[in-house]
Amino acid sequence: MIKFYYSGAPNPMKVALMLEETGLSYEPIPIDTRKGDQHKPEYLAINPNAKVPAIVDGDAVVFDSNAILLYLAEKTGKFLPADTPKLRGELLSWLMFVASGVGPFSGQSVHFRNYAPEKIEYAINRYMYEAQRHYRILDDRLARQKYMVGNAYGIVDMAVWGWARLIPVALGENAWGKFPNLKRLVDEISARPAAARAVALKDRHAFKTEFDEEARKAMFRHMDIKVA
Ligand SMILES: N[C@@H](CCC(=O)N[C@@H](CS)C(=O)NCC(=O)O)C(=O)O
Repeated sequence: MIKFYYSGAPNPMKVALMLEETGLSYEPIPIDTRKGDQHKPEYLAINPNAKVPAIVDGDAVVFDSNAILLYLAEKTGKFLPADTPKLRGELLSWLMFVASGVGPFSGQSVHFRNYAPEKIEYAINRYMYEAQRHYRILDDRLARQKYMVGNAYGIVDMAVWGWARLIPVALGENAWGKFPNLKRLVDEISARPAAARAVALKDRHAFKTEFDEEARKAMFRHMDIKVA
């Protein structure tokens, strides 16, 4: 039984979707990042980066959401494109693009728009600009093909869904109008029963909802430590 360390945030939700899509049996273990569970020694032994998600599958420990997607796809042989060098190259490129670009820029955009103690126009503009630029690249690709890699729904689509379904939070309520092709993919995936089960997963556990001083200290440690 796979142990799945998670919260309802975008990166864990990609993996929840994959676990539900594959039908693998798994035990969801809540990591309440607003209470600081990510910094507990027993969790750091699984993910030294103190973030969710992570999985433990027998003696395999995997952290970082897109690494987990690839691990589960290779384990099951599901949601991968045909095994050709061309498609393998596309798969790795787009998985890394989502992991290193879409996720971090969206995350910083949410941070500076909604959580930073000061509204810094420069930072908000930079991260919204970069997040939008990345979503436009996805939208352009999805204007030309139905799914991100090959001709079938796969793990890159799941990785995209994890972040893109929250576009209004990262970029504002009207942002969907700019990415009609991406919206088509997100809506298609969100309508899948596996996606509904993934999104409902967090309701099985009592995650903290308020963003109070405890949450700030757990998630924004830089505010108490001056390094610059
Ligand atoms: N590169 C990592 C990033 C993981 C990440 O940033 N997770 C967020 C939730 S989406 C988290 O754990 N935040 C809690 C914190 O920063 O303390 C991945 O793709 O899994």
